[in-house]
Amino acid sequence: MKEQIQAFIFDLDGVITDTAEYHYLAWKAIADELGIEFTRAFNENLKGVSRMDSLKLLLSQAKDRREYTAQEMEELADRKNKLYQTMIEKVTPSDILPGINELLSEIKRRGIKLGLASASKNAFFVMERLGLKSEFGAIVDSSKIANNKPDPEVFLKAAEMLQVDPAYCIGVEDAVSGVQAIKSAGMFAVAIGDREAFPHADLVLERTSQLDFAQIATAFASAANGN
Ligand code: B16
Ligand code: MG
Repeated sequence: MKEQIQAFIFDLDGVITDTAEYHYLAWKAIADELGIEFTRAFNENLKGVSRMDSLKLLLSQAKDRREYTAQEMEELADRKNKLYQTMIEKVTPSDILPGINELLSEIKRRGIKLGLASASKNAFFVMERLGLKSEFGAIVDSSKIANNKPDPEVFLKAAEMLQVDPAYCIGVEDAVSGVQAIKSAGMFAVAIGDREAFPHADLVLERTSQLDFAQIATAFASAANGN
């Protein structure tokens, strides 16, 4: 039954590499400039969320709730992106999170396909810096889709490009909106983070170093058999 898995589709930020931290630092710089309180706890809500929607969430934390024009919003989002881009220029293969290279090797050894489903428009650049771009049969970022996570489109598009039925795909995510997207796509969801945060995931692991092909395959087979 374990052979049934036909593809793994990974989220990027917070799963393959810790660029989630750079997103946080860049937004924090914008928030500090605007005098808005922005905590790491609140930042969890921004994971997997598009740039503009992230900005709206950040501004919702302001005490004065002043209105920003569309142009001001564009400028703020653009400034955050430039800060973020400066940070990701320093990304190297050593920034791949623990356990990921081992899992990728096992997936490839078994002839299982690999896809990426990211909400980030910087995904191609980051994958290139990590030296992983050519390893993935499909890389889908938000420029290729109409609806962001929690909509399943980004995961479905990756499965379509890999020519795999979603029912035989494993999605790996660190964001609540991402796990929702995987489940709505009809895939098996592996979440990275706190168990309480992911009641709908099929398997929750605290950190990427705990990713283990055999464990995922067993959990997938058992879910497929309705156990
Ligand atoms: P960008 P993922 C998401 O990437 C991040 O989790 C989220 O924090 C970010 O706002 C979003 O990408 C957009 O990124 O501003 O680079 O287009 O986790 O889906 O790989
Ligand atoms: Mg993520």
